[in-house]
Amino acid sequence: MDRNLALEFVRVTEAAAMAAAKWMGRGDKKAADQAAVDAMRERFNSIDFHGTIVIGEGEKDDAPELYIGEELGTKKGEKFDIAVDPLECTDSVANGVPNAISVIATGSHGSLFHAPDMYMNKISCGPKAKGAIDLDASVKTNLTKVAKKLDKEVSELVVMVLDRPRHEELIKEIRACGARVRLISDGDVAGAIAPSLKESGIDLLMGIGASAEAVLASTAIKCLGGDFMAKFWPKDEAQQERLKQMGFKNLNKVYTADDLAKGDDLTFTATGVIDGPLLKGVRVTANHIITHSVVMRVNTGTIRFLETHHKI
Ligand code: VTB
Repeated sequence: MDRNLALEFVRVTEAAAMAAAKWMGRGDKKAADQAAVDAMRERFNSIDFHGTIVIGEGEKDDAPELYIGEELGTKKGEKFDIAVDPLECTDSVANGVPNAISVIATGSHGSLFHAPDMYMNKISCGPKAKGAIDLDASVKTNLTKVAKKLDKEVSELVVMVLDRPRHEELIKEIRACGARVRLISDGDVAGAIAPSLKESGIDLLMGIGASAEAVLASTAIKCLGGDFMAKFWPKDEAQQERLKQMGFKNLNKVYTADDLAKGDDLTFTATGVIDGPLLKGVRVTANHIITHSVVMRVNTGTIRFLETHHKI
């Protein structure tokens, strides 16, 4: 992909983040999401490229904008696939709690996994612990192996987990091993990336979250050199059946970051809406709106953190 395009995309996530931030703490998640979607779409369509959404707001019938299959850009330039989450953590924005970002991943045609909208069980760790995680192994084995690679005691590990009733057992198990748990209300894109960031204070992410978030996180984790695995977690028989009908024969298959985001021609762009482990949120001063973003390109391994002051 043209290297300048990656920087064009930061304008897209910045616009979506600023639009969503206006709804921070107002208790209206729909309005926050709509504001992000509108801003993202408008910006996208001013860029000379030809993108097709493979992960978006949903299917055409239930999502009027940024739906799967929607084509974006002026359609003049290069063609590639896009995964978007205009506002990851709509509830968090409505409630004013941490972790919301606006995020885009891109890849050459066919490189991003067309994930059906379903839960996946996930595990991730940073570069130093790469090779130590295994989604099919027990919590204890994972924690012991990661601790060893990180030269830490298991009791020093911090595991990020989405705060959901479905994780009651997992949380108990992590604590029984002696490790510590950091619960998040939403946002397992930033959560899965966090162990790959030196200063995050997070050693692992574990637990069940959405499939789209798994693909988005995979592009960034590949760039940062971390490790990530995910496996479908259908919540009932109907979902199992749906997966089978879609051609997923082996429901126990473990997908790695390389399976979910293939090759090297990948980018990851995100702007913070509310402070989280990856990015600071939107700030407003008398004359400026300040945004914090990250732009990553997998083929060069470049990671750019940008603080942008937008004149009001
Ligand atoms: C997570 C989280 C998202 O969905 O993937 C989660 O990262 C999983 O779904 O921010 P549930 O909320 O049903 O548990 C979000 O919370 C929203 O997309």
